[in-house]
Amino acid sequence: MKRLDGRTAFVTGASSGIGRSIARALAVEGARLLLAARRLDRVDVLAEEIRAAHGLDVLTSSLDVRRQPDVEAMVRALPPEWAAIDILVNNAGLSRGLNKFHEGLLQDWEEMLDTNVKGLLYVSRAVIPGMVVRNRGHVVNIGSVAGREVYPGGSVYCASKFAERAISKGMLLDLNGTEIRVTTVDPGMVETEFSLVRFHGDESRAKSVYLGLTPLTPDDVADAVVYAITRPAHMNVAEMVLMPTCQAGATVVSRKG
Ligand code: NDP
Ligand code: 8X3
Repeated sequence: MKRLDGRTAFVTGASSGIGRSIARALAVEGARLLLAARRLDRVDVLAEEIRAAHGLDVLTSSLDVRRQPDVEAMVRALPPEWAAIDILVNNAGLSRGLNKFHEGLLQDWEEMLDTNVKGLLYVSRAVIPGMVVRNRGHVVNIGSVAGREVYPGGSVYCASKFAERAISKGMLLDLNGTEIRVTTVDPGMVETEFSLVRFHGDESRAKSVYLGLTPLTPDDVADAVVYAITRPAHMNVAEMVLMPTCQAGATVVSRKG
């Protein structure tokens, strides 16, 4: 008997990095998975890997969390055996640019706020009412140290993650009295495609973010998510802050060499 046998988990942003690792880690624990991202080809490859390794049911969906009607339609159209989502991991997110505020690009700002804030709201609003009816569920939101400290060039990304933390707290308050748990997992530097996306595909600039240090891996974050989800029902891990040992704050990082 595995710890998440029979549970249905929905992971957004499962095509890369932290979301992909969370999907794999939940599969190890026996959860059946609903995996979504815009790049369906990548999600399908992951689903096939998980089916082959664990013999689990995996359903995939091409989803842009910024499109509210699509989010609602996807959740409404779930086959009955998938409709009772027990675990929602709001992971889909991104940063764009590291410009000074007065040089920020409106398109970058809109993409970050639409994805990290409104996307999280749309998915949560579609899924949580079912949890309330069943009086059962766990929502894990992926925040960031950027939701706790603002850093130069990060005003809008940080604002989106401050919002994520406010929304997590709001969920916790409004779901109080139900059996539904809410966790925010707030990592520091994790080596994924995050910096490549932030710097619009500039590989050398993205690599330089992690030079001379040992960042967290996506598996480290997935491990923390599994920890939170597998606590006994009476215990809610409300907040987790994870940083690589070399990082003491959003901008305090010790590099070697
Ligand atoms: P990656 O770029 O590797 O992965 C981001 C994931 O989000 C991809 O699967 C991407 O899928 C998905 N995504 C982005 N936009 C959308 C969208 N509009 N609709 C659906 N899915 C979307 O980065 P990470 O794994 O690092 O990022 C995952 C989360 O972790 C983000 O919320 C990020 O803010 C957070 N985080 C990351 C840290 C880091 O240092 N890496 C630290 C702290 C938090 P696709 O493009 O296929 O749609
Ligand atoms: C992502 C990590 O370094 O931009 O949330 O805060 S960082």
